[in-house]
Amino acid sequence: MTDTRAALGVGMVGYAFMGRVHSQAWRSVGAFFDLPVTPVMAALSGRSGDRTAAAAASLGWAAVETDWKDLVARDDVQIVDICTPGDSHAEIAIAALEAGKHVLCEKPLANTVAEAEAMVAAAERAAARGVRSMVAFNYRRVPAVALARRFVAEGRLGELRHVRAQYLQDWIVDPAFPLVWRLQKDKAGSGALGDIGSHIVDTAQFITGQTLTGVSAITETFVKERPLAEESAGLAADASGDGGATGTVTVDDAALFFGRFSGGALGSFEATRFATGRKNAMRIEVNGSLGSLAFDFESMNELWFHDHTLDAEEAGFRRILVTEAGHPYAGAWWPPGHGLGYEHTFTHEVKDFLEAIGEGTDPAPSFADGLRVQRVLMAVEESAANESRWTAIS
Ligand code: SOE
Repeated sequence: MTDTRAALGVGMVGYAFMGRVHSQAWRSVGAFFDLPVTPVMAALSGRSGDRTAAAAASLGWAAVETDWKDLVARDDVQIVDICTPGDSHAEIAIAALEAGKHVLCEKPLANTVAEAEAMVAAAERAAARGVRSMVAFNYRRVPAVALARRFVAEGRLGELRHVRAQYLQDWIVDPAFPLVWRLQKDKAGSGALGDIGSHIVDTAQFITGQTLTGVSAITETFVKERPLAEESAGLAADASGDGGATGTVTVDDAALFFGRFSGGALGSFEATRFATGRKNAMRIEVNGSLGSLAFDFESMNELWFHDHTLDAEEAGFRRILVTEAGHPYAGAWWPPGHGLGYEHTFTHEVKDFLEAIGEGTDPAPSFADGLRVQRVLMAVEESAANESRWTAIS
């Protein structure tokens, strides 16, 4: 049967950890979801010709560019997928939107609020021409997280009182781990705060439907000097062999902050890369007047729910295995109980993005949602820098 759906060429910039998992999403989405348009993996862009060609061959991209500007200009590219460090998000996204290309941009949206504001302006101009944009906060697309949002929206938690969010990793606990780009402010914008703190801010705002209105924060850089990186990709790296040259870490290793939500709930947040033994523990608990929810990405197919309206004798947190056909996204995959993984959240992300493009609607999270997160990150950094509302204990 001939596929009569419009084919949209995708051009991706970057092929490290995010590039690899986005490639898996573009490759698999059409096989598991009935889409209004068909994605074609047209071209991959990277600075090194040889390495980009090797990545394109292994990840399934048809052509190679060594300059993202050439990728954006290609006639066979209608979607630009940005999987680069944050210092290039604004330049690439604005150019692509102005060239009439739909844009999916990895998080955080940008390295500064000013950059994010320029991206939002470009996205709004482009949307008027039917050009769509989305920021890749993939944890919204975990079935259990989407179910949590559904429960809150249905009022099953009542009035929200507390949001307790953590994102715990430990990949740089070793001081000998080299100075990769995620540890350099000019490349990454911030450290744990922007890289993983942005996820828990967006996820908390997504589940509760409320936004943070103010924060008080502390940050810390535990290891201030590291060996220079020779090779790095994703979360792995090799130290340079030139006799111990080191560089200064210019970002936070950990950020802790608390704040108020627009609906009155209180929030506490912890983003750290020094939670020794925790690998990718993105956790959130929401407490309300009628019940509570708890989620831990390291058990991503489970949502814990406490219904406080039940008699005390039978109440308590119970585990929902979020793998039923009626659960968000789950029905497209395997029979109940067989579970999904990290990669599936990105497939759900491109599925929703392609559906919005095909239906002519604006996808979420929008660049404006990404700007809201960026404003929280800036407020955390300003609060931590001024140690505002910090009462020393003598
Ligand atoms: C590193 O902290 C990282 O790769 C983040 O950049 C991703 O956004 C997160 O999903 C996994 O960890």
